Amino acid sequence: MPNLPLSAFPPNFVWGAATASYQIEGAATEDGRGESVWDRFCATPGKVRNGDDGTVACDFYHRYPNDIALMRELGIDAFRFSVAWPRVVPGGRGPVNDRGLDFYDRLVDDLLAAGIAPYVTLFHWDTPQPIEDAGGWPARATVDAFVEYVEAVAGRLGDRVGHWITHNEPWVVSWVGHAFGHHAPGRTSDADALATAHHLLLSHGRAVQIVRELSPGSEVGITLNLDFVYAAGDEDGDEAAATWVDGFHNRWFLDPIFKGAYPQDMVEEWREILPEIADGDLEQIAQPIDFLGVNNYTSPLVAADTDGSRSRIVRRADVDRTDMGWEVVPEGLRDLLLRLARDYAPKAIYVTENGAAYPDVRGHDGSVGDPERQAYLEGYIGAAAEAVASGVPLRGYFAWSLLDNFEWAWGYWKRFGLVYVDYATLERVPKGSFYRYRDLIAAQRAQGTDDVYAVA
Ligand code: IFM
Repeated sequence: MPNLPLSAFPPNFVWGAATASYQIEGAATEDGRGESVWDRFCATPGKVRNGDDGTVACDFYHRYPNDIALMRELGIDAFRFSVAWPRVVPGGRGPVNDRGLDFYDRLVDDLLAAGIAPYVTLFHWDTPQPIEDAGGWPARATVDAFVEYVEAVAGRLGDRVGHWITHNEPWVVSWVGHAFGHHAPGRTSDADALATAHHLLLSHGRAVQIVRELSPGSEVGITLNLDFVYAAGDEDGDEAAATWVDGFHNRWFLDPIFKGAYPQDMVEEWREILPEIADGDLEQIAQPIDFLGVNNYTSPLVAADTDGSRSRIVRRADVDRTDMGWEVVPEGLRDLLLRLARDYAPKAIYVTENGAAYPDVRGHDGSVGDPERQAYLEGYIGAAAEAVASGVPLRGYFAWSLLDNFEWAWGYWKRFGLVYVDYATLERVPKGSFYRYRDLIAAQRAQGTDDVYAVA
C-alpha cells in the first residue's frame, strides 16, 4: 500500500461504512411507517431536485441481506445506519409500531451473524411529520417525544447494539432545515434554528442516560459535522472571521457537550434570539459520552468580508473539488482531529462520515471506475493516520457511503457510494473505490502491528 502510513492505526481500529434511513431504505409506507418531514418536503414542488423522494431509494428495506453480503465482501468491521423514528412511533408520540422495530431487529441480528458491528444512529433527520405539526424541534416538548422514542428503540435493541449515536449533525438540522430552508422542514428563522439546536442537544443528553440504562455496557456518543476553519491571512479581520465561523459551526455544539456552557462570544451575538435555557439544561447536555463522532468532508478558508457580513469563504485556487463543489483538503481532517483532542479531550473519536461525490458512470463493460474517489479516500485516511500517530484517540473510520443514495435536496443526482446504484433496476455495482477500500482494510489488518506510531 504505497505512501499510506497504515501502520499508524492500531490493530483493533474499526473500519466501517455509513448510511442513513431516509437515504437508503425506501418502503416509505410499509409495515406501518408514518410520514416524516422529508416525505412532506419532497412532495412540496421545488424543494428537491427533479422531484426526487425516498419512496424507493435503494430499497435497502428489502435488499439488506444482499447489502450485508456486499459489506462482507468489503471486509468492514462495522456498519453505521440510522433508525427511522416514523417507523417506530408513526404518530411521533404514542403507540410503538412493533413491525417497524422488527425490521431493525432483523437487521441487527443479520449484521451480527455476519460479524459486522451495528453502529446505530437514533436520529438522522427524519422527524415524524406529526411532531413537526405540533411545533417541531423548536418546541421543547419534542425533547420528551424523542426520549420516548429512544426508550422504545434502546429497549428493543439494547441487548445487542454496542455503539449508539444520538444525533447526526445537529448543525445541519438546525440551520439548513430551520434557518436556510434548504432541508426539511424548510423553515427560515434564525430563532427557530437556535431553539432546534438547544432541543437537539438537550435530547442528546437525555438519550445518553436512557441508553446507559437500557443498553448496559454499550458506548454512546453524538456525531457533529465539524470543519477545521483556516483564516485566509494574518490580518485581525481574517482571524475574527475564522473565529466566528468556528463558533457558528463547531463551538456552539462542542462547548455545551464537553464544557457545559455555550461559547460566550456567540451568546453575545445571538442574545436577542436565544431560546429559553432552563436551569439544569446544560448539565443534562454535558453528560459524559464515550466517543465523539466526527463527520468531515472539507475545510473552509475564511476571510473578513468587506460587504458587512461577518465572514466570506475564499475559493482555493490549487485544490481539487468534488461534485458537491467541496474542496479536497485532507490535512484539514488531521488538523481538526488534533484540535479536538487538544481543546475537548474526548475519550475516543470516530470519523463517522468522510467521502466524496463524483459524477460516476458505468463503462462499456458495466464497471464503474472512480479514481478521484480513491484518491480522496487515500488522502483523508492518510491524514487520519497522521493524527493517530500524533496521539489522537481515533478508534475508527466510516466511509460515506456504502451505497449511492438520496442526497437530500440534491435528490439522486449526487453519488457518494462505494457501490454504484442503478436506480432504474436497483442493481448494485461495486466501484473501483470499493475494491481500493477493501484492499486498504486488508492491508492494515495484515500488518497486525504493535508498532502503532511508526509512520511510513
Ligand atoms: O448525505 C449526507 C449525510 O446524510 C450527512 N452528512 C453529509 C452527507 C453528504 O452530504
